[in-house]
Amino acid sequence: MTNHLGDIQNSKAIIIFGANPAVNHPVGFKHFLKAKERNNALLIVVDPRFTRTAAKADIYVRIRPGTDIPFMYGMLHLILKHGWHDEEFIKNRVFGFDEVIKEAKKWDPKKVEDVTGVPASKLIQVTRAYASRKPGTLVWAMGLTQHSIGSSNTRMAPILQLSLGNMGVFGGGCNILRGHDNVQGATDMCCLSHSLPGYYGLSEGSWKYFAHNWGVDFDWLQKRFASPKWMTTKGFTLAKWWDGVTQEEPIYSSSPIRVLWVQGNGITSIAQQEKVKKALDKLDLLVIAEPFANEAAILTDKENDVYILPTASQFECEGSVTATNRSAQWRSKVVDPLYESKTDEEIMFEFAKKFGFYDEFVRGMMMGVKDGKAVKVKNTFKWPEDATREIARIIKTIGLTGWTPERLKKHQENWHMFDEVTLKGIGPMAGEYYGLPWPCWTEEHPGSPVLYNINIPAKEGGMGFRARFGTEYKGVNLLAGPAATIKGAKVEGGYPELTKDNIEKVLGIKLSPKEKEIMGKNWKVDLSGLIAKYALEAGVVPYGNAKARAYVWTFPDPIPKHREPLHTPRYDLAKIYPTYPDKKNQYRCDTKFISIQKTDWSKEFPINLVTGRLVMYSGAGLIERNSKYITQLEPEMFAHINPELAYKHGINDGDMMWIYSPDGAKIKVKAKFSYSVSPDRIFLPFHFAGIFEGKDLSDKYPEGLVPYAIGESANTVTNYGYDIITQIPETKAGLCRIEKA
Ligand SMILES: Nc1nc2c(c(=O)[nH]1)N[C@H]1C(S)=C(S)[C@@H](COP(=O)(O)OP(=O)(O)OC[C@H]3O[C@@H](n4cnc5c(=O)[nH]c(N)nc54)[C@H](O)[C@@H]3O)O[C@H]1N2
Ligand SMILES: Nc1nc2c(c(=O)[nH]1)N[C@H]1C(S)=C(S)[C@@H](COP(=O)(O)OP(=O)(O)OC[C@H]3O[C@@H](n4cnc5c(=O)[nH]c(N)nc54)[C@H](O)[C@@H]3O)O[C@H]1N2
Ligand SMILES: [Mo]
Repeated sequence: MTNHLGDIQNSKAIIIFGANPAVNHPVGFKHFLKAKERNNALLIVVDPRFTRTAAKADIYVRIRPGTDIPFMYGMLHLILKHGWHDEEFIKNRVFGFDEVIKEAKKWDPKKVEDVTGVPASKLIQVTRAYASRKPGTLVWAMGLTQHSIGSSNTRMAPILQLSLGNMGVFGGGCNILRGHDNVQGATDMCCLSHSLPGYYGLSEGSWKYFAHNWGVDFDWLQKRFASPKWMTTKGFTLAKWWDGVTQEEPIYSSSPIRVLWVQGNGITSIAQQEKVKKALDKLDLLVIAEPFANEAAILTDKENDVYILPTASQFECEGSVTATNRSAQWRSKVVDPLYESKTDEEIMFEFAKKFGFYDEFVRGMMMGVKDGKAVKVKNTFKWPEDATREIARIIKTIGLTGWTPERLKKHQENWHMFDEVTLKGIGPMAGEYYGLPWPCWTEEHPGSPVLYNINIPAKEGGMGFRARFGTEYKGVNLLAGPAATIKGAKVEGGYPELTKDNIEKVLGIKLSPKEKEIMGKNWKVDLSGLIAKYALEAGVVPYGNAKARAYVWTFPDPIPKHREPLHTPRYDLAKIYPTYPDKKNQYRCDTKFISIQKTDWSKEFPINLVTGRLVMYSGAGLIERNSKYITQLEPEMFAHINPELAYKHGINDGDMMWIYSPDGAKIKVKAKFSYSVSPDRIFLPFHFAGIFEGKDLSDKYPEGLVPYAIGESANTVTNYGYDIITQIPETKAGLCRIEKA
């Protein structure tokens, strides 16, 4: 989130693309409702289904899955045509907008209607309503990301906001509602295969910075890999790990995957379950660290070398987590780990001991900084405080330096001392924002409640856009214009990222020889903290002040472009808006795009398949399906189906029906009549497992551990399809065929 949930109360208009907060963020959703009640905010919901969130909306837009880019270009088309855009903002703070204008010109309301299924009059109504109320906030979640063009969707939405000058203002911004309670923290720590923590990437330079901070030899670290090459090469993703085992598509790795270690994933939540099952069956070893009987172990026919390590839950451990708005929260232990279960960190420590690298694994927690260098300062560590200190010491990129355990605990103890709309503290917490939302540049900095806000001083959380991509591209200046000066800054307009070499010139200061000696090469690796200190003294932030890039020259589509889903019900449009060429070696395996789309699947599989969430279940659903009471609320897997579609297939409310996927998989589920879906699509929740293609797997659970509810996983029939950049599965747009069972 660029802003935060409470700040939505400052919005005059809220437009939601592909999120259903009434169901998935019901506590956060109260801020949306307060915005309506207190600020007379207008709520617009764009979703292929009429959701519970849509039920609270002033305007509901039923869109065809995977066509948000044409819809947003349609909005831009009208915004530009009527001059509703913010010219000053674009001039000073956006790069490459001309290219966007060219594309937007093509998307007149009639054409948008044809592609998206949204009547032209509705597009005009929505655009006028949204553009005329400022500030407006744009909210999205999985409905935008889980597509083969997911990454383009997530660029299109900010472009829309930039055009209206809705970025970097209270009540505005792009507010992406995150998933699990600490998913922001998990992302920031890069529990991902393409980066080191803090988004430092995988370059040798980054590894060296971490090796130094962990107190280990770079050479030792490099020798952990089959060869140096693999150290700087992206790994497999969770979405397509199965390919690393089955090698259905060519892989590019030092060896196939033979062991799967699962710690905190349901596995049945991954698309293409038949492929997942094949891979599970073929593994040498499957280890699952879990509080429950994880259904990966149930799905597989593998009989030996499957282990479940009883793991403690979040209530049995302590430490910092990061909320959806970048605020840190300290969490206390409620009870000690029950029975023989161990906490996640204990399991990892034991693992490191067995494999002989425990000392190296924990040394980072015993390090501190002296004269700009990381040095060992003690011989023991205290969990989790020293882990938090390690994070604060190393992660400069997103500004975690200010997150000391002492500050975070003080925030936890003073929850009642913060205002929910501004996050500002009072009394003992005056001068700080709740949870010190990152970037929190120094131990004195209050945190940044709203990203890219140049209207408040840097010392109070102000900043421009990060100057991440140099100072110019093909002779065009990438830095912010003069009107984008951060309030109270000594440096006018844009400036580059601060380095040891440019800091004196940019800030107009003189460093002492000692300061020069201990200062890091640039702000991202400056352990001395001097760059952040002098930046804030000059009223700016270390990461520069640039234009936001609407045009990204390194991406396959430099500006977002509509491309039909791999499986589209409008095959005529796939010819006009084809998907990408197949991609070689994407996260160590090939990914198919056009070779899937070259077939017209819609003839045999004419129905759109949309998947998503229910309020009483989470993720793979195992936790709640183990609750006798929660399962009473929704005991069975089902498909929402419009009666008109159902009757065509002789299906009655409550009948069982088969759903077939183009990949040859099938599931048997209960038909539930609902007008939330139109007759051209069905909706499946993805929270069930334990039944696979009609076969009940109850006998495979350990004795006494069959959940109160089991069912088919929607992911058995989610289609092949992955995002071109991130490889997130296309679980929000696919096709299927149905039959009465
Ligand atoms: N079709 C379809 N598929 C989807 C999605 C969709 O919209 N449609 N959404 C996707 C998204 S966004 C997500 S995030 C995933 C979510 O899916 P998963 O990542 O599978 O999420 P959960 O089921 O919430 O949690 C996984 C497991 O973690 C275990 N667990 C809980 N607490 C702890 C702990 O403290 N330690 C350990 N070691 N384990 C613990 C739980 O018991 C559970 O079995 O699903 C994805 N899959
Ligand atoms: N109760 C509950 N709450 C949860 C979770 C849970 O499992 N249960 N999971 C958590 C997690 S991990 C996450 S990531 C979040 C996810 O939160 P959300 O993203 O809100 O979750 P979904 O229900 O998967 O998808 C949101 C909406 O996207 C719509 N959609 C599908 N395709 C498209 C499209 O092409 N365009 C548009 N505009 N909309 C589309 C769907 O119809 C759906 O209503 O929720 C979190 N909160
Ligand atoms: Mo998620």
